[in-house]
Amino acid sequence: MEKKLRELKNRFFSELKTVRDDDFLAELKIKYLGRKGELASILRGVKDLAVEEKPRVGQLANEIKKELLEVFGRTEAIIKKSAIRPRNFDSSLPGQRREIGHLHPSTIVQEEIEEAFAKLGFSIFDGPQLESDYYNFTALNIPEDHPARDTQDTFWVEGKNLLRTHTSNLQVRMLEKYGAPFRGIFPGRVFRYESTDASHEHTFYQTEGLMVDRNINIGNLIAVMQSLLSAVFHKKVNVRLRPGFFPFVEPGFEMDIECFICEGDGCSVCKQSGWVELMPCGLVHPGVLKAGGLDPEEYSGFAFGLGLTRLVMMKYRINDIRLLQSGDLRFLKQF
Ligand code: FA5
Repeated sequence: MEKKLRELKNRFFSELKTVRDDDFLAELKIKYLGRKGELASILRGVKDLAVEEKPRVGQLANEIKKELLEVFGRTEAIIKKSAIRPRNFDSSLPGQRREIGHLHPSTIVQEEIEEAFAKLGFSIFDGPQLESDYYNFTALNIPEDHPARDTQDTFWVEGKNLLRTHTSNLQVRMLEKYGAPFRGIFPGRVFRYESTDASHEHTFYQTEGLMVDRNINIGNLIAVMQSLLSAVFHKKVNVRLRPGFFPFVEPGFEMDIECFICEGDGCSVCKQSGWVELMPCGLVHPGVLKAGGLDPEEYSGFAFGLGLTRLVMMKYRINDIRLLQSGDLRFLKQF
């Protein structure tokens, strides 16, 4: 019986060397130390031994059992720390490539714009997307029955609240909070209750710019717009300025950019005109300065509302605005 016990111990140790995972270790434990395992079956024979042999064999069996249990404990701990490789690990197989995330094209362009404006001394501000009728319309010289409200189809929410239709909602908020002189841009998401096509989304991004100080004029506005475009395109781009009406600027302009998709020939993005509306702008209306708590006799300013999503389309020659929010990785991975 002593021989059997020693053999069992040797077999156990040589099998233990082949253990590669905890499933196999558990099988081994049942095989050797389980209630119906090999050690238990040897021990059942102890009662048939001669009286003088019983203590010696019993003691040996107990020592072996203790040793095996200790070794199991240690091996289990090592496997848990995954110091042992899985049994079927093949170190010659190529590894799995990890997907690396990257910035959305709108974020890339927004960051370029922020950097360019920071260099011109503009601060960057954020503000509410769920807005009151007052800041989105009334404070901007657009009273309740003004037809200009119809040009920005609105998602209304309970009370007199709405999803902001433009980043201009921050103009009066900023003037109230910071007063003059003020120099800031407000990039952000805006919403319009309109049907979509190649150049219109219901949810898109704008970047508002506002500068208020003494003696601000159209020359300042044009200089700032030029630096913005060269920061984004790194080359000369064709733009045109035409009169535009917005109740919160006077005079108001529309700045269009020559369509990058068709290079001015006409396509679905520019509605066959060769030009894309990019950046309405103008000098801040005295009524808006007053709503912001400033004296229009003392201060003047300019504001613009850059269509950031359209700018992204031009920069990367994206011919359908809906791709930008499609979540299609085949599209997004190109940037
Ligand atoms: C405005 O939103 C004014 N708040 C802009 C402004 C600011 C004027 C400050 C004067 C002073 P408009 O509705 O035209 O204006 O939108 C501005 C720009 O947003 C457009 O030129 C266009 O580039 C972009 N835009 C407008 N509607 C959409 C749309 N549905 N999808 C994508 N881009 C749009």
